[in-house]
Amino acid sequence: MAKSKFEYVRNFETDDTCLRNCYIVVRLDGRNFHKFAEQHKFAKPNDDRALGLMRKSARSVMEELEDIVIAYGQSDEFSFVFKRSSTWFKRRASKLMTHVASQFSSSYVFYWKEFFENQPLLYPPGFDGRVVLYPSNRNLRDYLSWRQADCHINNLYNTLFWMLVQRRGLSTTQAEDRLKGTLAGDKNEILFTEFGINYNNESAVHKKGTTLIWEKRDETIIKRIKLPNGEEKDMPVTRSRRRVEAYHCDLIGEQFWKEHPDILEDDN
Ligand code: DGT
Ligand code: MG
Ligand code: MG
Ligand code: MG
Ligand code: MG
Repeated sequence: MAKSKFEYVRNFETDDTCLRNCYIVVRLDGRNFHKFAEQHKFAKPNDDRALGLMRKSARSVMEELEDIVIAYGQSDEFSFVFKRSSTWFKRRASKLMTHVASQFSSSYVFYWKEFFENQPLLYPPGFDGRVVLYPSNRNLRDYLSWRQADCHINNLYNTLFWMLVQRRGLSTTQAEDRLKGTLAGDKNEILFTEFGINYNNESAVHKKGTTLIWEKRDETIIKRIKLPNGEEKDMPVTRSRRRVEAYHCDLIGEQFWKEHPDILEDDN
């Protein structure tokens, strides 16, 4: 085919191929969700409808896109990890990131009503995306640990902050002042002595965030089978199906990774 004289503009496209052997992490974060949460009357500090919608949208990303082996989310963010040997879209960062961001955003709007029955969506929300490459299992696990530690620190702070505001009647400025300089142990102590709350007993979704992984499950269905003699018979048929399962568990220690040895590929 003859080339037009305009063809040369293709050469302005830059190469954004992700380095081989690295895990490709795409992290999305809600744009200005401070305001979005206020306007849509999210419960404080944690709105289970909002978290459910984030989880549903992330599940849709995993089911529609290829090669995502694990996803982790908390607050208004979700991280998606592509397997290190993925060749999806020739590992082009912009393709991977924009597919994740657009699939997630459209799902968030599409499924809104399932979670927010009585709260209309007032304007179209947006999510930013970034790509980070991790060359070793240790680096990837530390990345996920970092996000989960962030979840824990924020949730402990927010749980106590809103107790001081909602139960004690402090202003938000007074609550901030009260918490300034406190360590995790202090916050646990105040929650316990002043509000009778043992932080350990708070819900796992809020403390640990949400981890999505693929799991194989045997599924048995009853199938009507035609016998050679023309008769029909109901027979159980078992097949192995892959589905996305959600966990709200610790990712920092060894246990999760021992129980799910297929998520990570060997380092060598
Ligand atoms: P950004 O990401 O720079 O565009 O700005 P924001 O406002 O999204 O800031 P970010 O992502 O650091 O913080 C997330 C905000 O979303 C934070 O202000 C609290 C809000 N948010 C997230 N989940 C919930 C929730 O379950 N309940 C409430 N009330 N707020 C939430
Ligand atoms: Mg931010
Ligand atoms: Mg945000
Ligand atoms: Mg955020
Ligand atoms: Mg196209």
